Amino acid sequence: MRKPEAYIWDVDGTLADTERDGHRVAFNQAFQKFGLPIEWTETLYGQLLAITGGKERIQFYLSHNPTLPQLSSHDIETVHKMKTEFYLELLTTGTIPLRPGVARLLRQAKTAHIQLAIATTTTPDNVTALLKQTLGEQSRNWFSIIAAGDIVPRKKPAPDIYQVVLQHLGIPPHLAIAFEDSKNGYESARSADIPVIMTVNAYTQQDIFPKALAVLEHLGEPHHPAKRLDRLTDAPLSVTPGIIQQWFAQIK
Ligand code: XBP
Ligand code: MG
Repeated sequence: MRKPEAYIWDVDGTLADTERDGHRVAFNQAFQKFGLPIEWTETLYGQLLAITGGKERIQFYLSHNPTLPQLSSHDIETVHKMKTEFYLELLTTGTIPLRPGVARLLRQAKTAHIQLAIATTTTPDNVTALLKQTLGEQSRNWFSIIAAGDIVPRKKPAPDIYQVVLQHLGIPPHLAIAFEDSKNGYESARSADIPVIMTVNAYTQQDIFPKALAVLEHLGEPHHPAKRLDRLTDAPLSVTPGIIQQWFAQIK
């Protein structure tokens, strides 16, 4: 029977809910430090998530607010470096946990000899810091490749970051599974022809993912099962490699 050979993970919003109480807070701290009169509220930040990439998000916001100082790309990089420092500081305080079921499923996949990989828009240091903080020093080595940030010219929703991962793993897209939380992530994985499991969050629960293998609240734990939002009549579940295998086998 055909089986998935690799699980490819998005980071922000999928491994952990990093956006509202992590990245957003760090952006605001950086704006303050640089002397910019900007404060991104939770609602505004939700809208700005349509733009992937921190530098790109700042650039977009400034260009749509002409009364604000229009920074050079060098200054945007400086503000973004400050933001990364604040974000890393925030991660080391350990207040951002992994989402339910993530640590369990990663461990189960390792035991089942399914390759693990990461495909994310965020800065590489942010990924390694999150992994270290939540899964320990060695967890970086669980992943065959951590593809992150500016290594591709076109960020999500373009398929590029997933294609880099597939090329490194040496497998065709239909033998991988992507884990995503957002529309941009979904489109990125789908444009690379990879089947996607969606775990939505407060910023993405209204979105529709018609071709997802499953859309869930989260991955679930045996004591805290997750609802399937695309099949509300199904019993809540805790996603395992066995269940993913069953969904995978139904792909036509
Ligand atoms: C994540 C992003 C990133 C983070 C900020 O999207 O869009 O921009 O918000 O990270 P995805 P940087 O989960 O789809 O990869 O500031 O390091 O870019
Ligand atoms: Mg995401």
